[in-house]
Amino acid sequence: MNGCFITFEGPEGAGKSTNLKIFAELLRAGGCDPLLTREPGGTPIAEGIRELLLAHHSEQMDGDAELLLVFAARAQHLNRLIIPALASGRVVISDRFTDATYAYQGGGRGIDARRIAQLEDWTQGALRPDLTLVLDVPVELGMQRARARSALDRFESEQTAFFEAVRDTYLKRAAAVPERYRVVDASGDLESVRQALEPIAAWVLERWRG
Ligand code: Z5A
Repeated sequence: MNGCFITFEGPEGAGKSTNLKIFAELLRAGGCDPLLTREPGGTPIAEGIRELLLAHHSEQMDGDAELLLVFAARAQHLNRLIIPALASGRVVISDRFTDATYAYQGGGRGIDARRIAQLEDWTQGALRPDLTLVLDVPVELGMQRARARSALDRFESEQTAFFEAVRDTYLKRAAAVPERYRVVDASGDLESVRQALEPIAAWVLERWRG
């Protein structure tokens, strides 16, 4: 593969989507044209699975069903969009990827990480992001931002302990493999986050130019 695969992660209201766009602008200013995508979603079929995952339902969604739906969407997204784009040399930036599964289904729902790892290997083979930015924000601040923005989806309606576990999982994963992750303090204003993103974008551009 010639491209570069970057993922944005973080708990609720960390500002992933907002800062992913800012990061993409920094890359464009350096002459790179990244493909922006998201999970769950990124292709029509995977976006259909996303709707099912985020909607409130009259019955409780089983944890294994949720996990398998996440990976079904990921298989479609990877094989139809991400892998072809990377093979053609593009920089791909995804708003969430498999770290979110470890954080939400693993940390949040309590599914054994070994089970997630099996599905990860099956769906992705050896493919892992080249770089993962974890936008970190205290849970209460993130929830305040999410509440102020729009009605809460099925995940956003969880309790504080769930989101503490999500955040904790992200930070532990980042600490375990520091060469792949950059933890960005996202609790300040957007300008301070942008300043933290600039050297990371410069690193990506350097790599992209070869
Ligand atoms: N999920 C899962 O369970 N397992 C998986 O494997 C995957 C996902 C891949 C949908 O994801 C859900 O799917 C997600 C986990 C689950 N759970 N939830 N909820 P999503 O990424 O689409 O959903 P999200 O986390 O809610 O993302 P979001 O809506 O895009 O939020 P965000 O990216 O963190 O934040 P934002 O939209 O950029 O910012 C939120 C608000 O805060 C907005 O009004 C901003 O203007 C404001 N903001 C952002 N940054 C700042 C700063 N620095 N200062 C002030 N205000 C700010």
